[in-house]
Amino acid sequence: MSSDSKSSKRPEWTPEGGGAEFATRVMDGVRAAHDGMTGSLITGTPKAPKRRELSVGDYVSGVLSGDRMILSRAITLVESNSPVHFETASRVVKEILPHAGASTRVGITGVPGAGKSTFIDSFGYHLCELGHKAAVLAIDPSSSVTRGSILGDKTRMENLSRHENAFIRPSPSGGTLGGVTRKSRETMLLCEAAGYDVILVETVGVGQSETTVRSMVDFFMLMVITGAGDELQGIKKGVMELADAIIVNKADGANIVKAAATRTEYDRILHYLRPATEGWETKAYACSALTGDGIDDVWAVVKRFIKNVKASGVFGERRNKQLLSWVYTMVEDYLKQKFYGDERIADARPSMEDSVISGNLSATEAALELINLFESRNSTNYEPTLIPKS
Ligand SMILES: Nc1nc2c(ncn2[C@@H]2O[C@H](COP(=O)(O)OP(=O)(O)OP(=O)(O)O)[C@@H](O)[C@H]2O)c(=O)[nH]1
Ligand SMILES: [Mg+2]
Repeated sequence: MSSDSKSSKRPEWTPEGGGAEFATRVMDGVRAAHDGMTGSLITGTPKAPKRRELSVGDYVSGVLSGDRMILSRAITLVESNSPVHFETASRVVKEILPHAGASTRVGITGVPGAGKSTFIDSFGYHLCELGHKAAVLAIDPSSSVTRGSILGDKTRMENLSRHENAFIRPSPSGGTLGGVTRKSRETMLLCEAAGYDVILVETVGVGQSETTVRSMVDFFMLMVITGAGDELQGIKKGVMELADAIIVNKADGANIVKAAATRTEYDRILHYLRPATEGWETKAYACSALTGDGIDDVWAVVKRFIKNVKASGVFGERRNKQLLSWVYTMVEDYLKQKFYGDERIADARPSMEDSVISGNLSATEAALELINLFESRNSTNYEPTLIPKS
């Protein structure tokens, strides 16, 4: 046993393969002594009793009764990369499925430092005070690199994490974005089955993760801040077209006036863009996650949106589309893994790429050759799985 594992404890949500960054230091204690009296030194921490294995039924009844510990363990199960867990996890998810879905799913994206986590802290707290149960998830395809910030997020959501109606789950680690998506979607279903009626998903990272989160949520907001006149730079039109609201955060103190101007500017631009949701006009709003000003207005917008899309049928249509796209995303992931994981394909690629670059082979020819090679293989030398390889 390494001295590190002796002197450290891990939170129950530590992902498999998580390193020392998930450890909480535990100091050596002193037995039978207090107030500076001497005693014998305890070396190492006492062994925690081995956790009882839970059956599928235990998981299901625990989650449905809202038992947070079992919910945490069910999420860990779903996030596991082990084939043994995959089987149990699938059965658990299948059983809780009829009890999931009855929540408002809200996604939040924005540039680093816009205040997403701070906003979720105060927005989530506001909802919990109103009697809602809020679950917070994060999608971070790059989490294997930035694991440190996950812990940071938990501490940034200090108020919310102490609220009895809140459940905060850091992002799953490991694997492709596809793998992270599967884990996050199933985590969302588990939270819903456990009675959480608002799910807040923060995207960390850039590019593809925004589309991924949009494909998981009912309402998607883009968080922005004021800048030095060029605040609209760096925000791609594409991301604005995914959003159901643009929230100008940090509208407090000396920044209030500037934030109002930024909001007007976004409203002006939004006017020319295609709205993300049929029948809904995407607009900009200002708030301060720090002071809480405007936070209740944002919730009013979300409520109005949900009422509107439920009445028009767009809500159900979107959920159905999302469900089907989830199916095909998993199929595509599987096929990609199967193709790129094939040894013969892997062996053939370097010379094929050289030929294409040197002009000896057209792109179409190269693609066909690779596909023929793949289709002609006698036996599969690689077993793909829906559990992504980390
Ligand atoms: N003045 C002011 N500061 C804020 C507000 N919201 C967040 N901040 C500050 O902005 C900084 C970044 O906030 P975070 O909530 O960590 O931002 P984030 O968007 O989650 O950042 P990443 O997760 O790193 O992408 C922190 O120092 C916050 O205290 C606000 O409404 N007003
Ligand atoms: Mg954050």
